[in-house]
Amino acid sequence: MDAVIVIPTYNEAENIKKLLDEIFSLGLDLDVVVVDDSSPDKTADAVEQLRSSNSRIHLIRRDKPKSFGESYKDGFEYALSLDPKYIFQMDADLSHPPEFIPDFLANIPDNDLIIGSRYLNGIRIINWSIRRLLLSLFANKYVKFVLGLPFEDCTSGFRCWKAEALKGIRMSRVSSNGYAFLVEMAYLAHKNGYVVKEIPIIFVERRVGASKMSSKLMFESGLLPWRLLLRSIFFKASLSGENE
Ligand SMILES: Nc1nc2c(ncn2[C@@H]2O[C@H](COP(=O)(O)OP(=O)(O)OP(=O)(O)O)[C@@H](O)[C@H]2O)c(=O)[nH]1
Ligand SMILES: [Mg+2]
Repeated sequence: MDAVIVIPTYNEAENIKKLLDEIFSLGLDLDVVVVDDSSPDKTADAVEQLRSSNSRIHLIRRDKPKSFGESYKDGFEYALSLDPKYIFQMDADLSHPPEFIPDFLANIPDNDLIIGSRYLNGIRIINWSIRRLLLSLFANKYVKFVLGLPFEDCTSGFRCWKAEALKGIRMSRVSSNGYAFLVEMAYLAHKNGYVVKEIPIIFVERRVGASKMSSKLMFESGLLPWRLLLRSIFFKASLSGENE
């Protein structure tokens, strides 16, 4: 199998069917793992129903405390057990258009990680307020500056990993959630010396359902660069490419 797409969901019942339809209509050799955090809107039941006619859809029903980061960890572990060449990360709310998946697949063989960037050679975001855009731009400049990351979009959740590269990241040491989880993973890829490439994507703000990224998660992202820096000072191993 070429690829597995891991999609975390919380209250995405109204989006997940359309997204899965769009993904599978590409006709690619890939499976999808949906990781649902016991969504009250019964997203998992909607996925279960789709699964009955498509064995390439997998479902993890989490009943542990709700967590974006922990959902990804569980999803990655499951995805790796399917032994694909590549593993994608993608949001369920149709913000990440599946039409870009072939671009990731064309680029990943020569790289360890592809980041779908909203900010490469311009800004490609549909339907964001100026406030939200400025916040995201600031967050990206901030983590880029503090951590010395050479990426234009450190908080993008549309990514594709070479499975071998993802295996090289010690997930048990990744402790952050929300946007901070995405930044921490990009930081570890960079520290591991991975070859990372950004490709342009168009990000479309969700039309249906509510955002789950709270101000608490944004605050966590603000502190994360300093936590990572302190960790790399106290645990030299992270600087020697062993990712602690
Ligand atoms: N399993 C799980 N999924 C989550 C959690 N929080 C968010 N998600 C999913 O992660 C993806 C990104 O979350 P969003 O709420 O869309 O975050 P965002 O894109 O920054 O916010 P919006 O632009 O307002 O949509 C979506 O597929 C969510 O359903 C969580 O705690 N657990
Ligand atoms: Mg979203």
